[in-house]
Amino acid sequence: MDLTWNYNFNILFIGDSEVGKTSFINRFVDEELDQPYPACMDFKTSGIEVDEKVINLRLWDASGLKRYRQVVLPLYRCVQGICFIYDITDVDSFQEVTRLYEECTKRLSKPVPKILIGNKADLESLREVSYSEGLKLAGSFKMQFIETSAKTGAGVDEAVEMIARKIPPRPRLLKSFEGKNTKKNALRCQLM
Ligand SMILES: Nc1nc2c(ncn2[C@@H]2O[C@H](COP(=O)(O)OP(=O)(O)OP(=O)(O)O)[C@@H](O)[C@H]2O)c(=O)[nH]1
Ligand SMILES: [Mg+2]
Repeated sequence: MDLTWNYNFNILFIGDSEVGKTSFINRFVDEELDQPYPACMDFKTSGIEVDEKVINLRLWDASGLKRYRQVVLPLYRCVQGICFIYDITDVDSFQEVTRLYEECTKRLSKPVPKILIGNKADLESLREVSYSEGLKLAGSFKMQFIETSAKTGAGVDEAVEMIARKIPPRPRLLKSFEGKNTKKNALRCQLM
């Protein structure tokens, strides 16, 4: 691996409450569907190999509960990729994607790669949002789209690889922070 490039990516998962963000991350990192517990913000780390490069991922899990909406706002400035998630059996969660997209567009200091994930694809008989509606919304925001099931694991690895592939590696910055022990630099180093 070329050590002049930084392959540590922070990826934020946002979406309405109960769409399966925590379950999705648990499935990807631990390969199981632990019963999720409520937390306003959490992350898990994992590595994947893409095109012979090992990419270290920090997967940020933001609660979709309205009372925690403010907690995620500072993260918009620090992440390299965003996954918007909705539940294919819940049309309200699909509509929430547009609100979150607009909020995040206002807050981002620069554009970052984003994808749209329709989760709970195993619950076909309860489907309220068609595949083509998901695809159309993603297209209108110029994002890639995938349906997944955190329950069965279908599409989960593919979704993470999809977003990881879209994030360009950054030049390593740690050297330039040496000797500059400011609060701002400490935060930036933590998120690298
Ligand atoms: N059938 C099915 N159930 C799922 C799937 N993903 C999550 N669930 C279930 O949906 C419920 C909510 O999942 P969570 O992972 O807690 O959802 P969340 O988006 O993290 O919710 P908040 O933390 O409140 O924002 C749990 O009971 C999960 O077991 C899935 O793909 N299929
Ligand atoms: Mg959760």
